[in-house]
Amino acid sequence: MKRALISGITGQDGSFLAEFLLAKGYVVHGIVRRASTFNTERLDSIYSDPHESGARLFLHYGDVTDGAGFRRVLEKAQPDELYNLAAQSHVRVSFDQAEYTADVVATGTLRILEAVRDYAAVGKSIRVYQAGSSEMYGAAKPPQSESTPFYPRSPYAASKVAAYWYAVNYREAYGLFVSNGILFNHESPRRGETFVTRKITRALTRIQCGLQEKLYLGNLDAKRDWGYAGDYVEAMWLMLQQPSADDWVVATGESHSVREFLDVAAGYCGLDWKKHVEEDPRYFRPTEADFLLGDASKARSKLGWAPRISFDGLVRMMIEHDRDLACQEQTLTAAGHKVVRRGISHPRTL
Ligand code: NAP
Ligand code: G4F
Repeated sequence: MKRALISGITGQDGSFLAEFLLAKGYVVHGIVRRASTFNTERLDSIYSDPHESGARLFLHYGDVTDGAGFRRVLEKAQPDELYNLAAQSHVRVSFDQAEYTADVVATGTLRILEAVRDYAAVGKSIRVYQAGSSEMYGAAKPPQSESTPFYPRSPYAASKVAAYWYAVNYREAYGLFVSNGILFNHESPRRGETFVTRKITRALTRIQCGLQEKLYLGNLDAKRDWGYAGDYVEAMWLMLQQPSADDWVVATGESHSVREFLDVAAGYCGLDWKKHVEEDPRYFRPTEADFLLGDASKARSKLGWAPRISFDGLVRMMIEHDRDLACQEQTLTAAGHKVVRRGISHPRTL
């Protein structure tokens, strides 16, 4: 059985990737941050008690800001493949927490690569996936491909660029198998509720159910190449099955503005979003990536990868999921139960 270690396993992508690898027969180890509340909700459906026979998912406390702890997890997990997904992944938040973002996203990657380098020096080789981002292109002219020069527009993006180059350098300097995935935005019903797509689908479905009146947003003109997270984790895995390490853009090749996302989502709710959406300067960024559109021809031809879910299918999937949540909330409220309203208060709606 192949063994994988995932940092960031509790996140959107980590949970999809864990499911994908378990279905392929892998033993999966994941790094979980200690928190005062449970943060493993996205793994609930695949987690079983490690004492049970046949358990193949194992979780370890760790943090990519703690190199020594990470090395101990590496020794325990003994992975063939390592997926570094851990990140402070919110672009707007990275302007408020720039140093922390750099520590996790850039230096965190360096700590992992250093550990892998030492591990390789004693004859244990690991294939590494590094989670790069289309945000690294920032202000670069679309469409963006592997040969497009980076022009990061946020502390998050600059940190991802640093992590990208650490990965390239460790590949060239020490012969490590480290592949950079340059993934364009990918969403799902598991997307964090402070990212714009999920913020919209949560709010519009709550508005439809009479649970909320307004939705406050920032820049509606920004354009993103939005795909489905479930499709994108397959590309991560394919990158590590290649004969050599490389850099890969993963995208749909279609870009839509936030406004267009609102049009489609509101259409599924039978709403006119213009009656509910208001602008709030809090959600604008000091510098923005205006237009991201990926050219994933290399991944299509060499990995044989292609997205399965369309933009329209993605929006519909998210709306249907969030409508169920809103209906549950509506039913409980109507029955006199007190339901704590989620995603409304600052700063959770960033
Ligand atoms: P996400 O939902 O925000 O998940 C991030 C994960 O990283 C969570 O498990 C989080 O743990 C963990 N984490 C944060 N800080 C950490 C630390 N100091 N040490 C260890 N773990 C830490 O992000 P995602 O959407 O799944 O994205 C996965 C990766 O791909 C990230 O690196 C992201 O930057 C990158 N990426 C995402 C997209 C996208 O559109 N989704 C596109 C390109 C690149 P908690 O659950 O405890 O917070
Ligand atoms: O959903 P977003 O916050 O995603 P963003 O900034 O594109 O970053 C995501 O995708 C990256 C890949 O390109 C990842 F690397 C990163 O980790 C993250 O997953 O914002 C999308 C767009 C932006 O232009 C933003 O300005 O939506 C705009 N927007 C408008 N109003 C808003 C809002 N974004 C958020 N989060 N909240 C708003 O109210």
